[in-house]
Amino acid sequence: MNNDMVLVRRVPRPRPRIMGILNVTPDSFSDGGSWQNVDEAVEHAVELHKQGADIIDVGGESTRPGADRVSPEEEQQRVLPVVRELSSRGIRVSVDTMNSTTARAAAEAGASIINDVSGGLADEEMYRVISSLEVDYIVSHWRGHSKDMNDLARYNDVVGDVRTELQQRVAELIIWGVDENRIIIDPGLGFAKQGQQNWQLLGRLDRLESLGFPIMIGASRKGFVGELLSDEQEMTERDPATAVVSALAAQSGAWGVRVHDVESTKAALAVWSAWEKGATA
Ligand code: PMM
Repeated sequence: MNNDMVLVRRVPRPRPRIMGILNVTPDSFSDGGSWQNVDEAVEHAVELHKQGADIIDVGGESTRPGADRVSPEEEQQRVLPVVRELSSRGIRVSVDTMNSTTARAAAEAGASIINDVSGGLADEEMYRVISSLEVDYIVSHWRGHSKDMNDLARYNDVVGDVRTELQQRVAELIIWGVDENRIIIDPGLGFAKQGQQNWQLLGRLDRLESLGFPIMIGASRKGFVGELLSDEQEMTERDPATAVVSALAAQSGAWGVRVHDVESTKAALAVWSAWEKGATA
């Protein structure tokens, strides 16, 4: 081995965790209405787990553009039975919620991750509650509820502005006493972002990585992915393109990818892992 080889050699990076999406809502944009009954929802989650999902993300409130809010009580009725059942089967569960009462109830029901697309901005109690729980917390970039978010997609420099706003969220979480090792950041693709702005964020994940926190990417079946495809009939037609985003996110060092179709992302990440091993052999 010559000196050159010693200098360039590195260990393979681990592949991102796959978070499989389980929306127990009547109106989510791509899978709303499919898994409203507890048994069906659990069955689908178990299937996603078998296909390779490391985490199941259970959501009871749709965040699609224009969606109506649901009460925390209604949200909890939808998600808690599913969280309990999946946790009792040893499956790692995350709960997608903007409500601190749901976050607490979900943790008590066995969830180990709270995934908050509002980054804590929708509920002023959220950070206090998170600091009192033994959970990881995904803090997403967010500017307002679904009804208004398309009007809020105004940036000087989308990557710099999202980075600064996420940095403020993280600083506040730490002030509230949340363990910094339990914080995961997320650029909030599609939330107050228009088509190209999402690609700018994906193309410069290194700038978010420099904040020093693991990064979650949620691009699955979103409009900015669909815009690349012609003559689209079904949401599932966005899955191959989503899988490519998963592999590219892996290459950019993402900690996790949140997807509807686990199989295609699992295959894409297997390719990425083989490539990574080849690059570091
Ligand atoms: N996107 C949606 C919901 N939850 N959570 C995280 N962490 N990141 C995201 O980008 C994200 C999310 C909206 O998509 P859906 O309606 O398909 O669940």
